[in-house]
Amino acid sequence: MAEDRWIYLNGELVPKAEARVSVFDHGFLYGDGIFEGIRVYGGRVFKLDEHLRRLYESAKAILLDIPLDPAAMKAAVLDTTRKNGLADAYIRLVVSRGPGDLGLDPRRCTTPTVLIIVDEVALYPPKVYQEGLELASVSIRRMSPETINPAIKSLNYLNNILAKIEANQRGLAEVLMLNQQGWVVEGTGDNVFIVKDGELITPPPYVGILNGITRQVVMQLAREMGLPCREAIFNLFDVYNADECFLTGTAAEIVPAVRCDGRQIGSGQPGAITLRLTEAFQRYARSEGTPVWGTEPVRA
Ligand code: PXG
Repeated sequence: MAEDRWIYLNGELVPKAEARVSVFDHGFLYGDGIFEGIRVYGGRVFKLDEHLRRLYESAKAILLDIPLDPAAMKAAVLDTTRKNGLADAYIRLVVSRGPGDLGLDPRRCTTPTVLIIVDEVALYPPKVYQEGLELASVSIRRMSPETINPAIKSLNYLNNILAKIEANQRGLAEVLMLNQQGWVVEGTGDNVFIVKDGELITPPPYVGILNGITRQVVMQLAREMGLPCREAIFNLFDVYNADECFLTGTAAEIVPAVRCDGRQIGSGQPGAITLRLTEAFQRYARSEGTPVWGTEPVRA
């Protein structure tokens, strides 16, 4: 991480070394807050409005009043990206409940903390895209929507981190999480698709997933390419016996998966449909987005 980064913190752009939040911030004490991870491709912020929409929906679900309206937040994101001078970047937007006391009660937190970090993107090594990932299913189950709805991109990621630890213990980069009923839901930080008989299938939001922006883009591109695509529940049997499998996420984009729990998926190589979608996604990501430059900085 470069030392000369500028961080947006509560309405100001401050040098990274001076960007500090309180130890009483409930984002830190309780994971009480929400976030977004957004990509910048060639000086354009990819699907910024969609990410902002999801941020405000997450905020609404946890009764968190973001002190900026979406237009001001959009300006803050663009301004921070511009200030950091990165044409290709990863943006982390965080809104926490803010500083309070040692009790849980969010009413003690009067001012939410808003911060925006713009940094280089951490990508999977190229080998992963060429050869495909090995996956495993993990023992920890994804939280059901009746607990903390996975649709909320909350700062409380312990559920996913416990799955990530299982991945680490097995030497795997990503794993599949199941819900309480045993349906496949998603990875620790990616959505999942399978391809069977030319048709794309991805779990519907109600099984308990983050409704990924990349997931939505892939479904749209598939339909434009004339590939049938539907949301349906499936289990590990369906993953093992799929023709192709891939994961989608902001950082990862589209990653082929070629093994799961010791079973080879399809040919054991990244599939033809996965590769076609990857190509279409690459083209689309570089042709769409909100320009970072060529707009005047809007600052409070
Ligand atoms: N599911 C979960 C649980 C996620 O956290 C996705 C799916 C994919 O969503 P998008 O909108 O990115 O297509 C995510 C992505 C990172 C990182 O640095 C990404 C996520 C969370 C934490 C870190 O890549 N979210």
